[in-house]
Amino acid sequence: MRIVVLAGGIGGARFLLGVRAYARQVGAEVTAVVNVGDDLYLHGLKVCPDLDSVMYTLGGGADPERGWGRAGETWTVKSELAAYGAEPTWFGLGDRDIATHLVRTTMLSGGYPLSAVTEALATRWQPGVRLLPATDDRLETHAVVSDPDGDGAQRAIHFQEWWVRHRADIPTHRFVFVGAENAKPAPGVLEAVGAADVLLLAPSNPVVSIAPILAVPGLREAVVDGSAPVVGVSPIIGGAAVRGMADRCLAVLGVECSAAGVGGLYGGRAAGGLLDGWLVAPEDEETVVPDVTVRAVPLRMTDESATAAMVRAALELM
Ligand code: GDP
Ligand code: FO1
Ligand code: CA
Repeated sequence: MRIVVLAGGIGGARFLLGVRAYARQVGAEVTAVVNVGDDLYLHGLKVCPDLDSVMYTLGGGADPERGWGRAGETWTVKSELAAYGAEPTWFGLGDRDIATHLVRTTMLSGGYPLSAVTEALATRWQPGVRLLPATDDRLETHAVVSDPDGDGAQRAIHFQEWWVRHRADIPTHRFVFVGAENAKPAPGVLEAVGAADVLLLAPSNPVVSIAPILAVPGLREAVVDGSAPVVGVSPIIGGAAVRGMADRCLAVLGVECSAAGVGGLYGGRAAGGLLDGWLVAPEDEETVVPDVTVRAVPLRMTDESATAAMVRAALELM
């Protein structure tokens, strides 16, 4: 069996731990197609937060509390940069993490595409899952906000500035995926989607993790037109995001922060959307999404076996 998962960072990474555990039980092969909209160049280094969250988590090197970056991290470079007054000071790279960005940036400068670089980095971490960036091309999520310094003028800022610097707490009008229209799916992505027996949408942020993946021309079509059933897992439990700022992101789109709201945003495949199945938490068991089979199961990814049970339920739904 071939399982393909569309994933963002922390929610995607934790979900993939369960997918990998399930896949080991049944002898399945797993491919993760990961968001690159959060990526940025910082101090000359290419940083890919969602790919790294997934790679470190599956490789056993992630910081368990933060969910991003390395376990046992130190911050000498960050404080040295601050001593120079080097901006941005609101985004910190850890010393261990920087090694990843150095290797990645050197390879990219040498002409390797991000997909090849990701594969090379993964030879160290052995994630047990094939990791593919959604695209090798530039695709950056920006938030269109009311310029705090301007008289109501709108300005687009990089997702990280919106998320980390402003904590998503700034009047926001919409998100744009800069470069998406000219991006191509990374090598292997369309092939993996086309050969999948099942496609899972991780309980990742639908607005800034899953949507930028689907914004790559051809990718959404491959998912929707493919023969594999598509099952999503709700990142919203009892009307709230388990962590992060999905509530703020959904508000920007005018979508209710609920399992029904996100299910409706993805939509039923028969109605031009994505989903055949939608897993919600027991407290959301009344959820109805037109044309979608909804099932309620525990959705808290407390450990690998609880998450593997979620994955089993997703596959049983079909
Ligand atoms: P990010 O890119 O690091 O922000 O991570 P993702 O986009 O992959 O995932 C963020 C989403 O994961 C948030 O909207 C959370 O609500 C969701 N999430 C985190 N932990 C859990 C959990 O245990 N269960 C469920 N169902 N969702 C979770
Ligand atoms: N999040 C923060 O809140 N503050 C940071 O300084 C920060 C640095 C950072 C460095 C590397 C990395 O891979 C992720 C980092 N994050 C940081 C997390 C990141 O901003 C977001 O949580 C994700 O992009 C959302 O998916
Ligand atoms: Ca993300």
